[in-house]
Amino acid sequence: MDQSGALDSLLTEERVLRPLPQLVIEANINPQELEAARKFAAMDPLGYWEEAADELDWFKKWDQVLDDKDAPFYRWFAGARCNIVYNALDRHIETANKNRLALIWEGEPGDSRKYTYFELYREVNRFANALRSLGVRKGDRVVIYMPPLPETVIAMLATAKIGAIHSLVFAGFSAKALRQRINDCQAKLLITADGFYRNGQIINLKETADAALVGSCAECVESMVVVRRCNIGTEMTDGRDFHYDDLVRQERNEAPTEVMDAADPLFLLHTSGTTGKPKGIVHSHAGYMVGVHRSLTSVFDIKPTDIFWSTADPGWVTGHSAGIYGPLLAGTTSVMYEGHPNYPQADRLWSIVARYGVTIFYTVPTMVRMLMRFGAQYPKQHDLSSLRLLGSVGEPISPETWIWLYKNIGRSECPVLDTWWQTETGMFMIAPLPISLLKPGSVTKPLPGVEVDVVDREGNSMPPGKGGLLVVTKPWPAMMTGLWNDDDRYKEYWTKIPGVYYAGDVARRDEDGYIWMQGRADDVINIAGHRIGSAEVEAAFAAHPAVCEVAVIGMPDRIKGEAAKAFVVLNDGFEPNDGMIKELKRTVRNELGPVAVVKSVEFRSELPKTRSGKILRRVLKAEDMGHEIGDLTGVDED
Ligand code: 6R9
Repeated sequence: MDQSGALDSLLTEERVLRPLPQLVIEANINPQELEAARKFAAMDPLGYWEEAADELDWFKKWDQVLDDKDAPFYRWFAGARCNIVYNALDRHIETANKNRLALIWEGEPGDSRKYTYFELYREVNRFANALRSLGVRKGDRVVIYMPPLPETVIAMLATAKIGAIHSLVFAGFSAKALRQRINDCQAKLLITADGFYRNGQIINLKETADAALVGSCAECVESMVVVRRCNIGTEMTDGRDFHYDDLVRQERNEAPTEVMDAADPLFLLHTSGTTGKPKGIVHSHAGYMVGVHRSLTSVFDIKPTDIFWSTADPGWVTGHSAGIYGPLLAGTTSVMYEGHPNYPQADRLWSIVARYGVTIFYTVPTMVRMLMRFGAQYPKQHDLSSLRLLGSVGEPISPETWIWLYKNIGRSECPVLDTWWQTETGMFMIAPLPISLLKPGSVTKPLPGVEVDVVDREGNSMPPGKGGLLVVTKPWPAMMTGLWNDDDRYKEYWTKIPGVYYAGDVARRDEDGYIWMQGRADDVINIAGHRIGSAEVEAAFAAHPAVCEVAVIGMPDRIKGEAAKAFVVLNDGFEPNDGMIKELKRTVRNELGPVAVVKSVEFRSELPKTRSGKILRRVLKAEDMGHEIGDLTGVDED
């Protein structure tokens, strides 16, 4: 990148960075081609996506690129037959990719495992056969409650291969959160591990999985598969629990790949909304596959020599699209790390980059802010010269954080590609390419084939410089196909502002058409890049008998982006003291798991409310920040 002038001046957010000539020369898509793709996609979006679909293999091609007669239940590639696993694995076995590395995994204690495409293919086949012998069939739901392990990838792919639907639950969630997700989708099978390593400790996961199924809590679950990771002797329930290695040992290396209809569900993934109940976002085989493949290969300019590392846990959508499906569809090598980024010290990530020669490093701003705190001496201890591109996702990245990453990790040569997308969108939506002109802190422009706008509550476009609501104005292939068993709630995405997809984010567009994300518009808190609904945290507080009323808001946090702050009205007879604060925090942790960190609790005698009795979180937030926060944050208020 050309960086004449002091980098500090970039903090004014007005600088434009040009890509280094070498990057442009070597790019798969050059600036003229990008312009041409934008023009083509604007004129003929379906033609553009049809061309993207043609890059993949199909058992039967579509009758129609987009069937919109039942909008907003859009059906992409209607009539087609395919299986994403055929494209992510099976087809590579016939090509030079066969003996390329598909996965490099490193455990926290330092052990590592590598799988070529051929090896991964065989492992997946063996486990697919095991799943079939456990009675799992096309359309059944399989909940995967796992840390980042190779078996997590294998379990996902094996489930999809036999046409069942996977639902990942992040290993940091509590038994209650796991149970809620199992019951929501009526899972037949639960896959977990005995434990995993995190920050030098063994976390016993099987115990939590057992607690989720205790008594008649989740009777839908017929069996549990347990991966031996830490070899801690866990209790196994006879007839229900099976060890992974015992199951796959006798299975064959080949397994048929189920032929799926384009719209058949591939996975569901729960994400937080504005009510207490998480939404089960559903993605299908065809549309998701096409959107993820096209967006990942173009944004990250994937080449046969790349080693791609997305640090996201497989339990989040980034882990699905950028950690597993995207890289495998592209035939590249994906890196996965089990443990804590600071274990045994703050250079662990850089040591992994250096040892495996990572070329593309994709992470979240929270991680960067945390590592920034430890200083540049940690990355300096390692040879990071293999890096070519950097990426960011999950929350707005401030220019300061952007520049730190660019300078200290990217040698002021690797562009930071900030990608805006969501669990619901499945694929990257707004993002630069390596050849784009970058403005630190901006997600730049929508990808070809994606159309967005920044609008007011009535849907009128906002002029440049003015903040508004981000909407997507045309359907895109990797869009969710619905919410699990909740059509009405799905429709809300399209009715809040009629005819367009409401993302729930506030953004601003500048004079050059560059988009700057400014955070959530609704009552969703973004803690370290993870979405959690105010209502979910409030429901967890309400589980404590002392709590009469509670409101939870997000407040700025230097490291995690946002942190949860609670305003609590206690029932008579309970004392508002430090002991109570500790107890309440513990309750929330037990209810939701360690993801939902409550930073502070403030006791109040009453909470501000609307006339209809709805708690005005917006007012609490404004008070807390000591200023008015403007109109747009009130979109969900009556
Ligand atoms: C992929 C993912 C989605 C929400 C989204 C927005 C925030 C994601 C962002 C970003 C600013 C970016 N978000 N990427 N905000 N800049 N590059 O994160 O999915 O967990 O569903 O969260 O995250 O608020 O609406 P998900």
